[in-house]
Amino acid sequence: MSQETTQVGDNVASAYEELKEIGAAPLWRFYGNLFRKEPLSQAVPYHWSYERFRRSIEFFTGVMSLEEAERRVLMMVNPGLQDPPATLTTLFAGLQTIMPGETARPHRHTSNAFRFIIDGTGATTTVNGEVVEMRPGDLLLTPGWHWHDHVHAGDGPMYWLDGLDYPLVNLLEGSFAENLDAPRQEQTVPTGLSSRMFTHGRLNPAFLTPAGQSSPIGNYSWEQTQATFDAIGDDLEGSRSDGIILDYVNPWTGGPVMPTIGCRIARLRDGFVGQARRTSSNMIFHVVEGSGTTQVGDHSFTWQRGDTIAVPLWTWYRHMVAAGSHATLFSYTDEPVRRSLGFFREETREG
Ligand code: GTQ
Repeated sequence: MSQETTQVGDNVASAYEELKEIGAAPLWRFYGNLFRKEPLSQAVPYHWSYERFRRSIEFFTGVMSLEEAERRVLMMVNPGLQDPPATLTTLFAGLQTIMPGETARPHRHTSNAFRFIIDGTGATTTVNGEVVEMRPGDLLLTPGWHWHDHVHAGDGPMYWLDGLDYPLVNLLEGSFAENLDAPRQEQTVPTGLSSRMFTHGRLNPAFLTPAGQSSPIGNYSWEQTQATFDAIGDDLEGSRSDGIILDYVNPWTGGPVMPTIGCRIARLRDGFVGQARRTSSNMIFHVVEGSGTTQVGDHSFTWQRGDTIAVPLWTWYRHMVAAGSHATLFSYTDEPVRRSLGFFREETREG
């Protein structure tokens, strides 16, 4: 290299150094990563076994009080998202348990949350003064900034899936949280009132004023979910990728139940082989009934009741149901966020 070229090289190197001093960076060295051709998640496809989680959480139930834990939850941690721990980049899944006589004290946070009940009966959640009962298959909402505490006055342990958007809230640095200085909330609303007021789904109480962006319904009961599947029957094919898939809707808007989380439930017939699909949204599947296999990217997960599967955005997934009986999959997604921001996309493919 000539003396001159070396001189130019040194000048360029020191110019790059100087950029740091003035708080600058050359866009041309970052462009490809900042404006990717398509999304790539840091999360990986993963499967969590309910049986294994139950065994572990039962151990902790024996050695740690709920007062100590605040909430007795085992987090479903994606190997690609360990610090801070999350299930997908925007979503969290956890297994929570509460024992007879226990109370998980009231608090509220900006994160939106739901619970999908897996096993047990007799516990209740109080959400802004309304006592909401929990039964297997029920979907309970605790939208952002709603007070919530959990009380178990029944028999036997309760287990449920917790779904939250705290990974998204924290990416946005939007967390506020506070505890109520009481062991539990006062009941100010009749038990289960919100679900009863919206029983029909197409008759909204006109004497109420919609407040906030979330559904006013405390519990979308399994009883009604099952009645809907029964009414639709077994003859329809439904979606080629997701079978008879239903949206839980906010009756005020017809849209998703909460601004950051959309919830669905799908009945897949005995022997179902789905069409591969991918979307620009993160998705978490939870097995309500039945068994089968889901291919997610290069992985193949064989699942049974209570298991949970993470499908990172823009990753192909394909469900297959074991012969012998149908399967029911609950799922949740950050799709509402992406739709409202204008970058939701989806694709399907044969085979
Ligand atoms: O039950 O209130 O899994 O606040 C994470 C945070 C459950 C809850 C979680 C929470 C809760």
